[in-house]
Amino acid sequence: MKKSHFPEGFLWGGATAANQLEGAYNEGGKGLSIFDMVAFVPKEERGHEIEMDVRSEAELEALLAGNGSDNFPKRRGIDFYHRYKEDIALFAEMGFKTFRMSISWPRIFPNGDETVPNEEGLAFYDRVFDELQKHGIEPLVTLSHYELPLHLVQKYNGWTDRRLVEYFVHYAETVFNRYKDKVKYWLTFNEINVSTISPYIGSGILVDRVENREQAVYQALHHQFVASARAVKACHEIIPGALIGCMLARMETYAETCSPDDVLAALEEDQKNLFFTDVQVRGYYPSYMNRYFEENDIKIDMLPGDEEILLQHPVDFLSFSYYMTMVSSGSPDKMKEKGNFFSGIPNPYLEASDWGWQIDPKGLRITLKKMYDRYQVPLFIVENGLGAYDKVEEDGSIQDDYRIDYMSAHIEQMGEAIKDGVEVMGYTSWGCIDLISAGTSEMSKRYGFIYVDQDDYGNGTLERKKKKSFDWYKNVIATNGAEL
Ligand code: P53
Repeated sequence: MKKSHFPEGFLWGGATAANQLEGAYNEGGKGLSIFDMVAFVPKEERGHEIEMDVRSEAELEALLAGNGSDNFPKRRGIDFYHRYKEDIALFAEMGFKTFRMSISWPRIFPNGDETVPNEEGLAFYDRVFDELQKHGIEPLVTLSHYELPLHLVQKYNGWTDRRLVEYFVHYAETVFNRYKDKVKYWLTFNEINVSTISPYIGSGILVDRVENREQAVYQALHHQFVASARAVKACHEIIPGALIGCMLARMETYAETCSPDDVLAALEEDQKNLFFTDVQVRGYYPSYMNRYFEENDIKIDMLPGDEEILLQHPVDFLSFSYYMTMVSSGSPDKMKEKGNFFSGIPNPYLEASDWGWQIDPKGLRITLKKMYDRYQVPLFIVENGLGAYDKVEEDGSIQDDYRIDYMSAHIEQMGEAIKDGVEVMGYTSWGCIDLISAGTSEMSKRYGFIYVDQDDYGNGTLERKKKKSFDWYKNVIATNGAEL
């Protein structure tokens, strides 16, 4: 057998989120979450590359009144709520060391601002954790993965309101106390930077209720930073030995050319992405951001003690999702198009997925090296993978060689970074079982090793089937990454 350069105990596994997986949106006493309100929009009608916002109070009211779509894919997920035993058995068959999942906050606190938790919700996750334990799989649990209780949007306009800090900390302490013997690895906010593209999904903000969108987003983020640091503190106090991390949608940015203008533009774009981890890992706002706030008339309201909390309770490790890289130019004309994350200057050296996400395995190595140079804390790749259309052949097989190629190239580059001494705790590929897309609510954008028979409209038997990549990944884990 070839020699592995992955450390012993490396946490191989897969990643999911409650809102895209569980379904059962109104069972077990669960309250509505923000993503329960996002309707499916067919590709031809989509105005954006991502379609996950509710933008106004009127739009939300109409959705609640049942006017508009009746297709809300995240409400049905893939029915993990009822099928978790079968799914976990399949993860165990692949040899998963860890399973990344999230707790749906409104399953525990249906409105988000109650004092007493919903026992049925707590009991559900007990059953899931027990099942994982039975198979020797370590849970890695995200506290908040786009599952804010909808009531907190309606009543408080989400994280713009300081009171959410207390509600979140109460929720975090409740689950730390309940699961302290079952869960050792935690994450606070999934892709905390997503608020800058989607204030609704990232922070529960209806933008028509605020005067200045950017001001509201950065204020909401400040509340999340404080809430996250308080959760780190609580986690360490309640569960000795537990590790808790932050989570960033990492967008490494390259310069379009070696012109210093382009290089500077790329550096500044990258800083905007690393701002979040600068705060959460180092424990203070970076000075370049203070300049940005000043020049853009953004004023962050801080309470006495906030800066101390951030400084005293940084995260134990930095986790991130990695799907693609970006390109920046110093020429404002070229950047004009770049309205969000995704559009921007295409990189002529890279191919793209069917959704236009540019595939860049070496970028993962670059990112790992750069982040480790900057922070010197353990890193954890908690999402990576290829969203693709899969085809079930006549014999029932799914030949997803493109996914195997994608993942083996990324894992290989991760291995190269590890050879350089970068500390990587583990790798959990996104959507290890097909689930509902976050960005487009499609079922047909599939990431899994396990196929789920369901279409964009909820038709299908929900039967699970192994794809070709299933056995491939099983061998990757069995050889600790030596055979890709
Ligand atoms: P989908 C945008 C860019 C990078 C990652 O995304 C993103 C998003 C949001 O669409 O989200 C993460 O399902 C997120 C997961 C999500 C996954 O990436 O749009 O943490 O919830 O499913 C993939 O293809």
